[in-house]
Amino acid sequence: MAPQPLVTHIYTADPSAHVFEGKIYVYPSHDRETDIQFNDNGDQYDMADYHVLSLSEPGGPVTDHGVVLRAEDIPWVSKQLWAPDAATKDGKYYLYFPARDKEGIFRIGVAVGDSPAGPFVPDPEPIRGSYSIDPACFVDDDGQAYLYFGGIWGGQLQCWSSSGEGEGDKFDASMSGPQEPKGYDVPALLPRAAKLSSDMRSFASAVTPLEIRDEKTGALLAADDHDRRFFEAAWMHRYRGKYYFSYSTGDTHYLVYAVGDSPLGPFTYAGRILEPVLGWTTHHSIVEFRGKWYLFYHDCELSKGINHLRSVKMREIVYDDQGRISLAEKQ
Ligand code: FUB
Repeated sequence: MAPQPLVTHIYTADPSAHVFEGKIYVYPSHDRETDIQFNDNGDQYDMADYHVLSLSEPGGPVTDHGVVLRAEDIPWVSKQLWAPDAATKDGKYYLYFPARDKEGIFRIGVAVGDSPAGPFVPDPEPIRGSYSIDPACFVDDDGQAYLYFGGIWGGQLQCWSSSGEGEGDKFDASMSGPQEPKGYDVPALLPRAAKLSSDMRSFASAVTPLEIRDEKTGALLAADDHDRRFFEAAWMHRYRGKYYFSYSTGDTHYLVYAVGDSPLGPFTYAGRILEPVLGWTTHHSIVEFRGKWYLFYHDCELSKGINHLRSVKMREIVYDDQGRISLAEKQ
């Protein structure tokens, strides 16, 4: 049977899945109906709160833990609660989320709770030095946490200089909208990452670009290489000592991945994980649960193709002996 939505009573997207306290917890965006016209700036993705989902076993019942954070309760936010992620440390749970601030600039905030199921209390300001969208938190085996982020066009990454100096960077409003570098001899814009402090609520390092290089030439992926260049939806996981950085190619609608030896790269492009789904966006996470690996993703089949009304699904993935990812044939 084809994968089914985890829940059908609400629309959900951008799933970040983690195993906390022996269960799979999923932190999705909560899509809602809007009459905002579809545009390349993503204005129609006008989400106002977050829910948390959990399941004890793949294919089993899914619990919706209800609203865990609302835009109106976050002092710095004006609108658009986009793709979140979560992490835990020392018994606390941290929800990372992007939203537009009162000037309309996307920043990344953090909210803290005592349970993976929320609720979460937001910090009054966004993370200092953060910008753009789609935070993904990865905690390495040595306990160091990293925040990956960035998304071009509606996610505004193209509005920030590529110096990667975070707080010192300048927002260039004239680059808003569907713009990005062009050419096969020009490097694509790069996703960003920073180490998180031990408090999990601030950056402990400068924001740095993550290099994604071609396997044969070693060159950075080119701006015009839309089948492979980074667009949004960063995710990091580790498999057999290697770091897997996966992401969406945006306007070509693939989920792809690159592999490296360090959480901050460089990474070598390694292939596709998922072909285009119904709907413009594609966004995912990858998690291990009881020895099997799962891809969480979304599509618009439940809404019959309405781009901003998406539903989260999951599928098993497998690795070959070279560590290459493919979808498990039997789902
Ligand atoms: O859900 C809003 C945006 O759509 C996300 O932040 C992107 O990754 C895309 O899925």
